[in-house]
Amino acid sequence: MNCKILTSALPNIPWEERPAGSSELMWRYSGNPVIRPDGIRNANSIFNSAVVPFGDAYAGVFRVDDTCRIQRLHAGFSADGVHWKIEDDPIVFEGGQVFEYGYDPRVCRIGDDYWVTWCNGFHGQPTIGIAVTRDFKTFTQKENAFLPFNRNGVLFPRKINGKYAMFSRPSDPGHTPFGDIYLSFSPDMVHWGEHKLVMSPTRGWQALKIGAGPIPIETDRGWLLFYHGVLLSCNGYVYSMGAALFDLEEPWKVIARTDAYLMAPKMDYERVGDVPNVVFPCAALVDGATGRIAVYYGAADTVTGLAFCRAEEILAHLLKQK
Ligand code: BMA
Repeated sequence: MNCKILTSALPNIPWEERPAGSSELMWRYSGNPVIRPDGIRNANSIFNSAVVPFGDAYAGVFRVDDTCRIQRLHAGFSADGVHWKIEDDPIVFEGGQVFEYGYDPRVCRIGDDYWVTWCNGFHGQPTIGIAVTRDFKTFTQKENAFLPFNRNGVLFPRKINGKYAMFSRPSDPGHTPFGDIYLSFSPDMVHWGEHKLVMSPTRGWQALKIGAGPIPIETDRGWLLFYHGVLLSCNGYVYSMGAALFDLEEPWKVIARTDAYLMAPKMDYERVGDVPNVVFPCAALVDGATGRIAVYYGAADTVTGLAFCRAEEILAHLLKQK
C-alpha cells in the first residue's frame, strides 16, 4: 500500500525483521524483555513506560514501582533503544504541584519541548498530570489537565486547528470496570475543554474498557493510534493491543479500528507477573522514511517488552476493516 508517514526519519530505530514463517502483523523482539527491574535501586518492577528519540539517541520516562510498592517515575537513557540506563532515583518535579504517585507515563515531543503526561496521584485520586522537560533532568510539573478520576492521557504531537489535543480515559478511583477514549483540546496546555467521545469498548478482547497507548502517529491516511483493550475473564482483567485510525483534522472521528487484537498476552513474561496477562503499550518509535515502528509495552506489570510492525501493513489492515 502507498502511504506516507508524516514523521522524521529514524535510521537507528531498534528493529528486527518479522520471523521467517510468521504472518503476524506485529511481532516481538527476540531479546524481550528489554527492561527489567534488576540492578535499579529499590525497584520492584519497570513497565508501562515511555521512550522518545533524544538527540542522536533515546530518552524516556519509566514507571518504576518501588519496594514499598509506590508508583514512581524515573528518567532513563539509551544509545540504541534496547539497552537502557534507568536512573536509580525518581524524578523530583519542580513547579510546586501535587505529586503523590505517578504511573503509566507518555512522552510527547512538541517543538523543542518534551511533554510528559501520566496518571498523577492528586489528594489520593488519579488524574492526568502534565510536566515539561528539555533535558530529561529537570522536569517542571504544570497544572493537572482534568479533575479526578482520569487515566491514560495521551497528547498529540502537534496542535490541531491551533490547539493542543489529548486523549484521555475518564475512570473511577479503583480498577475501573469501564472506560471509553475521549478527546479534549487546550489553547495553552492548562485549560482543557471541547470534550468529545472518540471510541467505546466493543466485544471480545476490548469488551470491558479501552485506553489510548503511544502518542498518535501522523500519516497521510489519518492518525494511527495503538491502544489497549481489556476483557474480564473469570480470573480478572486481560490487556491486549489493537490499532485505530482517526481523521487528521477532526481526530474524534474514527476511520477504522481493529476487531481482532494485534497482540495479546502469550509469552511467559506477559502471562506471569505482578498483574498477569497484560500487554500495555505506552510508546512507539517510528522511522518516517521506511514506516518501521517499534512499540514499547508493559508486560504483566513487571517488565517492558518491544514489538515491531510496519505502518503500511497496519494501515492496509485497518482500511480493509472499514
Ligand atoms: C494501568 C494501570 C496499572 C494496571 C495496568 C495494567 O492502567 O492502572 O496499574 O495494573 O493498567 O498494566
